[in-house]
Amino acid sequence: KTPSQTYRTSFHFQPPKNWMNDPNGPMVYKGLYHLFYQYNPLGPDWGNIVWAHSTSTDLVNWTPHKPGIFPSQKKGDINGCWSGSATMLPGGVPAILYTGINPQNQQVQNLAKPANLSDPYLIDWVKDTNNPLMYPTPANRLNSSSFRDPTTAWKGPDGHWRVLIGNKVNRRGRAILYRSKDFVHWIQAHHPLHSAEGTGMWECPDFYPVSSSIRPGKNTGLDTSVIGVGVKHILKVSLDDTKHDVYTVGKYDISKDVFTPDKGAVEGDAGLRYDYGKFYASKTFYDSLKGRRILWGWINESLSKEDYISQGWSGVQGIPREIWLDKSGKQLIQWPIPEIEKLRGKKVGLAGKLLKAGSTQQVAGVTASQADVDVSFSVQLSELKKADYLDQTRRPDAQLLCSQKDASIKGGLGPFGLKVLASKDMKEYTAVFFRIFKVKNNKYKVLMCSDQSRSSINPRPDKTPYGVFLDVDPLHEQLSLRTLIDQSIVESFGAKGKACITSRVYPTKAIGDAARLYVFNNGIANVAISNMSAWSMERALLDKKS
Ligand code: DQQ
Repeated sequence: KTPSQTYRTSFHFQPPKNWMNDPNGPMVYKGLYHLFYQYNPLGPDWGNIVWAHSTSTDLVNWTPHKPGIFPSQKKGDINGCWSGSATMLPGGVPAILYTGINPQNQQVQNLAKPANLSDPYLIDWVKDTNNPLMYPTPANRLNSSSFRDPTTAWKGPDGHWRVLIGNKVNRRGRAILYRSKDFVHWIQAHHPLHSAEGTGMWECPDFYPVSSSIRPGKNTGLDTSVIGVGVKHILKVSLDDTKHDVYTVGKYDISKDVFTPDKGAVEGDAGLRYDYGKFYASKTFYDSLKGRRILWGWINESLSKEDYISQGWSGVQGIPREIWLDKSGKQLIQWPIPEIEKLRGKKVGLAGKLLKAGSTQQVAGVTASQADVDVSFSVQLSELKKADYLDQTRRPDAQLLCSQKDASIKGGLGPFGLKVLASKDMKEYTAVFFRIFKVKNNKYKVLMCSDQSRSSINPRPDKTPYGVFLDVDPLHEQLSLRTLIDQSIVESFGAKGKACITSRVYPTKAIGDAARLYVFNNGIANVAISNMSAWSMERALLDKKS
């Protein structure tokens, strides 16, 4: 591998070269999955943006096509085709609404439809001659540089389509609502569907129903227009200021077209995130083939601009995640699509093994640079008592705790977990681990960290550790961790998908066959590995010929 290829992924989606950012218009059409994405055909940095396009039968292997949408309409998009979404119109006709950059560099919204509905690959797209359909005017006073990223539209019982556009006024983030009868003529509603002070620009909003009646083993997803009893709604926004995808669970009143976050829901950067690491501008779609909702998200670089430019490419997509409402009704659960498991090759396993205080054990026999690891830990009551006390009166910050206490700092209970992409001399490793704390009223609090502070001896990449508190009870539940390792990506799912952290790392020694995988326990208490499976992962075909 040349240096520019060292960090390329084997099963996370990426184009052969150049810049990629947001996933766009994901959908299923005639049994094929479509993914479009923001792409620079001319180089590894952001610019010249088109909608690059790939299709797949399984969401794992992908066939590239020519860009589906690219600047071509003077009034609508001559200076760029930015993010947007697909909607299935009656009769199974896909329609794409996207942001175009017009000759005055204003952000406007356009419509495109397939040129040939009998082509399952949907290679050619035709733009509506009425474009742009939504645009800033003196009357609506919308700021032309903060008006972008249409959602998938949904249809109300009144037969009217509704769509959201990201916006801000000063520091107030807003989800502007438009309505239409024919999908071409759109009228701005008097009020945004929702807004929140102090949150800054809302990019790439996403708004969809989730089922609140969870049946075991059946993670039913809902199509975007579903409303009614047993349905809650999720509003996700991408916060431009902090580059975090945050969401709230709430109620959508379609008669007033208002979304109200549930009581206690936190809005803005302190709210719930899809991922506590690198994951941005994400978008869900309803997979009608399997009755589930799937989330795509962009994993950006931790390299400096200079370094990703010399590497010749930038940006990766996370593994598509199934997404559904947790039984608490308070948060989402996310889990890698099961299709990814067909890339699993050689497996090593462990069960019922004590991971003694202070021990580190290599997991040999798998390709540690390209692996899927699923481990669950359990802690006995006698050991739980050794947990350190955490004072919650000053609202501890998870990310800060993870950077103050890295994997080398001994605690009462933990750190314990995985060291991935580790070099033999341990000069490089990324630690994904838990710490359990005692809090008031005989309760426990679990911290999950993805710490890349020692991931590389190269001082240049950003190595800020990430962290989150998990809503689990270690006294009655096992503590699970699933980590997908792919050359320069460490994508982790804590507590069966209650919290996710994705890290981008650039080791110099722990690459290819030289990378190692360990389980470790650097706490004073013992923990048990109730179960562990680790698989070498095969390479996906990301550039498959059709
Ligand atoms: N990326 C697009 C915008 C969007 C931003 C431009 C989010 O439409 O707001 O490439 O990453």
